[in-house]
Amino acid sequence: MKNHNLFAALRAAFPQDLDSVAVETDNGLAYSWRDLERGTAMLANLLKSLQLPEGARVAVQVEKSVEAMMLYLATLRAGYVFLPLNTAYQSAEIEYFIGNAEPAVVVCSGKNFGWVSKIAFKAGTQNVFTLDEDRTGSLLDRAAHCSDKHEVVQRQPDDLAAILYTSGTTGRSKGAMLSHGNMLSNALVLKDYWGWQAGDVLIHALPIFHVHGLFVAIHGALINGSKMIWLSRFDPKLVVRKLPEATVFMGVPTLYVRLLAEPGLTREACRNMRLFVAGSAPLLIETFTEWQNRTGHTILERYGMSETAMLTSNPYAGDERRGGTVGFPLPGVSLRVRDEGGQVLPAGEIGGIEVQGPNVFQGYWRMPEKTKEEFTADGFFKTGDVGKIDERGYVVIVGRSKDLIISGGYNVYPAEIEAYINDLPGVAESAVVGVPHPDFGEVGVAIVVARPGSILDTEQILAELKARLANFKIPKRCFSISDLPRNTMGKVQKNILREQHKALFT
Ligand code: MLC
Ligand code: AMP
Repeated sequence: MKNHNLFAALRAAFPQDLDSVAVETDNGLAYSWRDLERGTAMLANLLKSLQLPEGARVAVQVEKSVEAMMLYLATLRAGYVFLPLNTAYQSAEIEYFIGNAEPAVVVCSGKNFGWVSKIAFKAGTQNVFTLDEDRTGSLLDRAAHCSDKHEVVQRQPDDLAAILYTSGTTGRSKGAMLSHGNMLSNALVLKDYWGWQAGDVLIHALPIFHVHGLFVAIHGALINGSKMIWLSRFDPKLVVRKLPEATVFMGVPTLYVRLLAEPGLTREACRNMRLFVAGSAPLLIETFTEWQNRTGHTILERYGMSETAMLTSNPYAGDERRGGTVGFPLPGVSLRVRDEGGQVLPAGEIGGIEVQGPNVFQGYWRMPEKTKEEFTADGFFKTGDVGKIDERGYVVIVGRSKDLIISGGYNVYPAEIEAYINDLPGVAESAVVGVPHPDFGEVGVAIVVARPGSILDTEQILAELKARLANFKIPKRCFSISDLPRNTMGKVQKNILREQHKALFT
């Protein structure tokens, strides 16, 4: 019987010479393909020894490291479900994710063990391990006693491989369930579409708790047997220094903006580069053009989501890569634009983007109703993005119907922040809107209204939020006003607030 485990496909692509370098880190370590094979086997055997139930979730909130990547691969290998968590999440956020996903295993950094384990044990998790950037912690201590031989567990294409939490426009976060088949189909399509080839070297500079860094980048390199230059965090100077040793780079637009600020970013530095990929947030045409002028390379912009992995891409070869567009639907992906009445729109007309394909997720974890709402009767997923297909077939994203701010490639849901603000003493109501920002593309700004008789300290409001929420979610500014603008239906007119504050950072 064919094994559809994603790890089996990645493993099959390892080069013959298992002693060649697979990953080189910014602190001078080199991991061979054999190290990846053995390390993931030991971790998979550790998971196996825990006798976890079928479909058990392994929730992980740790700093970026090669061992953290191996833990992801080991979870696939052992047939369990990986649940990555942004390191910026604080206790209330983690409490929700762990409570909702009920993981059998939680792995956190040593410094957070106290509070994370308390939350995990309360939620019924039996196994809490630690893993730190410097390769210490109980996870590796325990794995060191496990065999480095492990047979990849059999999985079917629809079996779950990962759950990625995406915040909701209303209510709490939803866990997008991705299967082995979802991710493998996407990885294979991208390998072909982006012309991955022998000798490619990827600079991996993104965090590994979201689709871009965890799936697109890691799967891309592994399924091509390509070496990765592994940066524990994005450092533009270091990336520029490493460019001559690399052929592929992937980043959110903020990374490109910051790289352009480096005088060392020249054609010469990029002489061996083959491909620069951007996505997760809109790439400004100014960045696209400036990059072309400075490096001689045209950034390839693509579009995706946690629920679907990659959906569209500008072409690698043949057609032109068009700035301001996200390219064509990938092979196997059907993409259409519909109006509110459900009419499919012709080229050039703007509406809601809907998609179907082998990469589209299995639904939201334990939210069948929500899942049903997000799919059309004929099985298309409603992305919540608004766009059009231009006359040449390129998809253009013009906005979002979901109330979402994308800041430096991270999603921030105004509804979540507003709920926290509204709970603070003296606050009657609030609105959080996204405004343009030169570095992060877009950032949140909070507008608050005091209860009668109260006076609000806006700095104090931001400080209160900072104590509770992931740092990237904190609005960059807060203003107090007497009333929020509303339309005749009583709905807050966020467009007016956005307009009023649009020049704050530009
Ligand atoms: C950091 N800060 C941010 C921020 N990142 N503020 C707004 N938006 C962000 N994205 C703030 C912190 O709160 C902090 O503020 C200050 O900046 C410095 O924090 P830092 O952690 O030192 O920041 P830095 O390392 O410079 O991080 C910036 C960044 C990072 C751009 C490198 O945000 C990043 O890695 N973004 C990539 C996100 C990503 O991978 N997205 C893919 C999603 S997948 P203070 O006030 O506390 O000092 C997806 C699907 C798809 O969307 O299609 O790919
Ligand atoms: P996430 O839920 O973090 O996976 O974010 C997915 C969202 O990011 C999409 O629904 C889009 O709104 C946005 N996105 C991803 N890639 C692009 C892109 N190239 N241009 C514009 N928006 C993008």
